Amino acid sequence: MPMSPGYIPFHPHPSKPKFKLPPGAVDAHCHVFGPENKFPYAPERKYTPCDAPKEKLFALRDFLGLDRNVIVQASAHSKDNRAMVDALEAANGRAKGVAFVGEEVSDAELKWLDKAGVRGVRFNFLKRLVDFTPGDVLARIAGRVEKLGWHIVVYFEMPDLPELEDFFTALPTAVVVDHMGTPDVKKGVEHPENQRLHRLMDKHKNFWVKVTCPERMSLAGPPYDDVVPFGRALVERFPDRVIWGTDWPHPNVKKEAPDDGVLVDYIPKVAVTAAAQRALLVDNPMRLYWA
Ligand code: 0GY
Repeated sequence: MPMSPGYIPFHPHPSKPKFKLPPGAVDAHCHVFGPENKFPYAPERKYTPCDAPKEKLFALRDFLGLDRNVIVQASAHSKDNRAMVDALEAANGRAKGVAFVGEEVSDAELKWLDKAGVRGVRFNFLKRLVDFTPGDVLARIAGRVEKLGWHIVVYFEMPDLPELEDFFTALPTAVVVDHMGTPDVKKGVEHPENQRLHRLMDKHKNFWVKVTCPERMSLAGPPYDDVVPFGRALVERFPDRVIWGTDWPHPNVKKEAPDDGVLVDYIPKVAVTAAAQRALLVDNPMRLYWA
């Protein structure tokens, strides 16, 4: 199956980052795709990506100086978690996963996922990526994953937070917000729309946030300095509930493939002290995924 028109494959030769990652650093948001001949894409997918197999992910991990990965099931594989699980099994304990499941998932499949290293499920609210799932269905899934000690990753866009907030705060698990809630950089950190997420995190200590994907929000382009204030505000306010990841292989980015080395060099701009960097890159993701 050819890639979707306009789909941009991952950067072929990322630069070596200048920032030296602390030992044990975790890339807490990345994906694997295919290879399609072994793990076909889901018929209900909204886009066809470029294959991004586990070997390439692990090579990037080593090249950048990262130690571990959290592999998040992407929508192109929908509820078929086999490519992600295959990567977890090949990682020798150095990867954990976040799955995508429907309520038809059997207890045996959940057990299989758990054994492979899955520690969460993702609820995706982006209409361009997935079909709508009613809240009561998601609530029932949440109840089942709570019993496994998993958490829930939520992917939404900031304008949708007001209507989703009551549902999110009723979830019985830890809740991890993807990509800073994808704020509108034009509006600024102090905008009520963005401050709503800060208030929510202040009030609900079970919420975590990924300071990921400046490349998806930046208007200025690399090195994404216009997004720094958003990441920095979250790291400073919630130092023990922030995690970071590359988002490799960057599905559906516009304009150009981000250089993963530049994304690593973004880290010390949002986490400016060695202590903040250690929390963001090692202690926090280890607590959430490996404890
Ligand atoms: C991401 C973002 C995207 C894609 C997916 O599940 C997915 O297909 O996550 C996106 O297109 O914004 O989290 O990497």
